[in-house]
Amino acid sequence: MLQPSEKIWMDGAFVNWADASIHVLTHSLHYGLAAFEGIRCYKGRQGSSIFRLKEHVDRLYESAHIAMMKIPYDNKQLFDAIVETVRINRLDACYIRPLVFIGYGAMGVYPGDNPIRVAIAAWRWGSYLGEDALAKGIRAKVSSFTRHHVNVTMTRAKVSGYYVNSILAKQEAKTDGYDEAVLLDPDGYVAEGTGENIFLVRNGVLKTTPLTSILEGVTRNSIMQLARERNIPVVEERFTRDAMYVADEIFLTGTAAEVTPVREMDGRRIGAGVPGPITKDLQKTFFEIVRGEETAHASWRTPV
Ligand code: PPE
Repeated sequence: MLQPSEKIWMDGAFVNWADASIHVLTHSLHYGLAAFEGIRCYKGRQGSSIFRLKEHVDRLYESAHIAMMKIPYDNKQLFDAIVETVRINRLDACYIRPLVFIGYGAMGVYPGDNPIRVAIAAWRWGSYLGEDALAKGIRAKVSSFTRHHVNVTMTRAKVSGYYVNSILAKQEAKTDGYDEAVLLDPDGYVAEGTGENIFLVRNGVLKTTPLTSILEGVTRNSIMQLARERNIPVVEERFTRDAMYVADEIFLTGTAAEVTPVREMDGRRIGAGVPGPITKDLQKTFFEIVRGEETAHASWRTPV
């Protein structure tokens, strides 16, 4: 169950958590066109900070732009509103969810002049895939559902409706007893998880899927940078499901999932069946950086 906090920013002002409601004929609720972000704020030794807030706000504007929704606030206003949402709720560590949606007005697919509305909520959210996921790794399966074709949905945008595909894949994986699903693209190559990008390690090389049918993850970008700084070669290249089966290590990245090792894929043990050395090293570095325990990448942290 979600842990409520006190206030939600809605259309320029804070309202009580319980009062942040909308009309049932809100356009986005029916047709799924809305843009959102998932951002984490971490507690560190020098106080709390929001991880890569600029990149998340920029992606929110890009998503809205792709979806032809004009956000009635500028980038700085939403950036500040997000920081204020964390502050006003006195949260030292939280998950932040900004949502840009098409409001009440005309019904029918064409949104016309319906208002573009914005909400920002923040609440405490622990590990995404369960207690042991980060330490021991998860069991994943390739989904029977296919990830987006580039001309069906444009995955550079983080659009609510796209997540129908993720929900179907996730429900299937959970029903079958797995923790997470990995989806293939329409050509049969590995794309990403339901809410995570995917990496594999083989012979010391880190590989991730190119930006065709996946979301351009902020965590993905951070991990690629951290790997390069450690002289780990990084390639963005399509790979097949059997490349996963023979990988030395696999892990998933996302704001919610952070850096989650995968210990089993489609019933096949990955590597030694425990998180591998490169995964563990990158995960450790990632957590040190988000919590500000490492001075490196200070520009990635916005103090609250
Ligand atoms: N792919 C997808 C499909 C995705 O939803 C996410 C984030 C990522 C990759 C990783 O992106 P980034 O967070 O920028 O590293 N998924 C968000 C929503 C998860 C949810 O269940 O809600 C998230 O992690 O916040």
